[in-house]
Order: sequence, then C-alpha cells, then structure tokens
Amino acid sequence: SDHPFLRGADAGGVAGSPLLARLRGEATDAPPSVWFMRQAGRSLPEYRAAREGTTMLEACVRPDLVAEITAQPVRRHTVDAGIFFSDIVVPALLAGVDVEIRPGVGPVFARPVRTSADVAALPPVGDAFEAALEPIRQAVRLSVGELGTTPLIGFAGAPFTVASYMVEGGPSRDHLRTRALMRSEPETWDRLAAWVAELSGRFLRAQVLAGASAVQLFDSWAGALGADMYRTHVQRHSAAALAHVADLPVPRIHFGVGASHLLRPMLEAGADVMGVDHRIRLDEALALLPEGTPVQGNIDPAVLFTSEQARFAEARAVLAAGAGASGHVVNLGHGVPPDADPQVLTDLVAFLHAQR
Ligand code: 1CP
Repeated sequence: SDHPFLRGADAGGVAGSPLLARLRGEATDAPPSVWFMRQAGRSLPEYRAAREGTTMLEACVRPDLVAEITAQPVRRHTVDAGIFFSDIVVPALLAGVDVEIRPGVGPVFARPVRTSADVAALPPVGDAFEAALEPIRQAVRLSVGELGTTPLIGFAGAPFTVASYMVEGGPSRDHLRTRALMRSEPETWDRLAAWVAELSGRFLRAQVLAGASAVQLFDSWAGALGADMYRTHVQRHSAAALAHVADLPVPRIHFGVGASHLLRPMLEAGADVMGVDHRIRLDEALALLPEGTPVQGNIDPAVLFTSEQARFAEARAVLAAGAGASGHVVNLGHGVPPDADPQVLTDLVAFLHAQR
C-alpha cells in the first residue's frame, strides 16, 4: 500500500507530526497541536469563492475542489491537520439515496425512512458503492498531496447521527422520531443503523487507504440519548463502523456534542481518542476515561466572539486541563460557527503554537 504510515518513518511525509503522536498517546515536547472542526467552509471567503455556482454535494464529488477547500484553512491558519471536506450524508448520496444539503438548513432526505418497508427499500451496499467511492479516493489523494507534511483527518457520520437525519427527514432538535423508532421497532432501527454503519465504515476505510492519517467518527447528536439507550441501541452499530478501519494503523477519534455521560461507552465502541465538547472540563473528562486515553478539545466556540483576553484565557485553561492526558490535541468544543472571524482563528492558532 502507498499509505503514508506504511511507507515508514523516514518517508518525509506526515510521520513526524506531533498531532499524530498525541493522537497515539505518545509524549512529545512540541508546541500544542490544534485543528478545528468545521475549519473548512463557510467562515472563509476563499471557501465561498471556490464554492460559487456549485451545490454543497456537487462540490463533495469534485476531487479538485475538495482538495482545494480541504487545504484552505491549513494555509490560512497553519492548523496542524486538515479535515477532509465532505459531509456525513455523502455516503448515502453515493449509495443512490435522494438527499440534498439545503443552504442554511442542512441535510434533507426526500423520503424519510420510518418503517420496515422504508428500510428494505434502501439500496444495497456492495460493489456499486465501492465504485461510487472513487471520487472520494481521488479527492483524498489530491488533498494529501496538497497538505504535504500536514496530516489529513478522514471522517464519517456515526449511525445514530446519520440515521437521525434519515428518520426525521432533516435536522431535528430532539430526535424524537428516531428515539421512538428505537423503542417501538428495535429490529427496524437495527437494520437501518446497520445499513448506515456499513456505508460509513466503507467511507472511512476508503479515505484511510487513499492516504488519511487519522479518522474521526462524528456522533454529533448522540448526546440526545441516555447511556442505557446508547449501549442498547447504538454502541454496537458505531463499533461496526469503526471496525472497518480497526486493522489500519490510524488513530480513531470519536466525538459527540453534550455527550459527557457517553465518554466511556463511546470509547468502548472501538475508539482510541475521545473528542470532548465544551460542557465538561478536560481533566473531568479524563477522570471518566481509562488511564492513558488521549483527548481532543474543547475550547468553547463562544470565545471566538469575545475579547482576545477572554479567548486566550480560555485557551490557557484548556491546555492546563488537558496537561494530564497522555495526548491532547486542541480543538473547539464543536464546529467553527459560520460567522466566526477567520482572523480570530488564525490568531488563536498562533497563540497556541507559542505555548509550551
Ligand atoms: O452551505 C454550505 O456551505 C454547506 C455547509 C456545510 C459544510 C461546509 C455542511 C452542511 N457540511 C459541511 C462540511 C462538513 N460537514 C465537514 C467538513 C468541513 C470541516 O469540518 O471543516 C464535516 C466534517 C461535516 C460533518 C457534519 N455534517 C456533521 C458532524 C460535525 C458537526 O458539526 O457536528 C454534521 C452534524 C453534519 C450535518 C450537516 N451538514 C451541513 C450542515 C449545516 C449540517 C448540520 C445541520 C444540523 O444542524 O442538523
């Protein structure tokens, strides 16, 4: 394989990345490592220019455009990783499901999936899907080339978060229909979640084999579930998605919003690193996790809209709270808001890189 990891430590690629060392839980005296969820996208004028005249999902299957957008925040902010520009619903699109991303709304599915017949009508996931992943593989290769010594993080949506969009038909505040389906028709739910897990797992694997150096499974909305519901109805499906890359030498990050009560079961789904949101301090999160678990997070995105003094104080506090971890990669507690000032992010990265 031509994966950067498998080429050996002297290949001059991403092997010396302190961010990757931290995700593996290895000690390094390098300056703090940082990237931002949603660093590519709407907060950047160069993103809006590149995307002009192209829908979000059209952009996701244009390898040259994906590589350009993936590289933009790395060039501008000098963050320590690129996040692959795509979306959690891209695998469903490539499988042939009727989905769009509405500007200002998010993913919208033309035919919500709510009954056992709806699940049975989902397209099969096999050779045709693998062939449809080709633009993704090509986009990853181009992105890795653009990024040079900066590692690329691949990602996928976790079964609960993706299935929630499918069941609800679009974004939802409380995911009520999805949670009701789990309780009233657990077998229907299981077949839907297993279908998503297969799709997301293959999407992750394709990115790693094409050159991504780490992966993140986004279960953004898992925090809507109690720990018992998570363990009973969700955990094994997320585990199935992550199992698709278990044999590959890449750290697996798992992230949810408002999911402090799920840190342990989400780690036990087969992750190596826990992404932590801003609702819990990193030292408190570490106390809930087995010794030696690397963590990622968790600057409150709200400080992007405060004074620099307040922002840097929060950054220092996050570094101090993560200092006891065997590996800590700095990130926001959730994604960059679209109206964030890009210069604020650039300055925050420079501030972090000047700390020890
Ligand atoms: O109009 C536009 O430009 C589209 C906005 C946009 C962008 C830039 C969407 C629609 N998705 C993306 C890219 C994206 N999505 C990335 C790559 C860029 C990066 O991170 O820098 C990633 C990793 C995602 C993942 C994603 N999509 C998640 C998980 C991360 C998170 O923020 O919690 C989720 C929940 C989605 C669904 C989605 N897609 C788009 C929107 C606006 C949403 C959220 C809708 C909602 O509130 O439910």
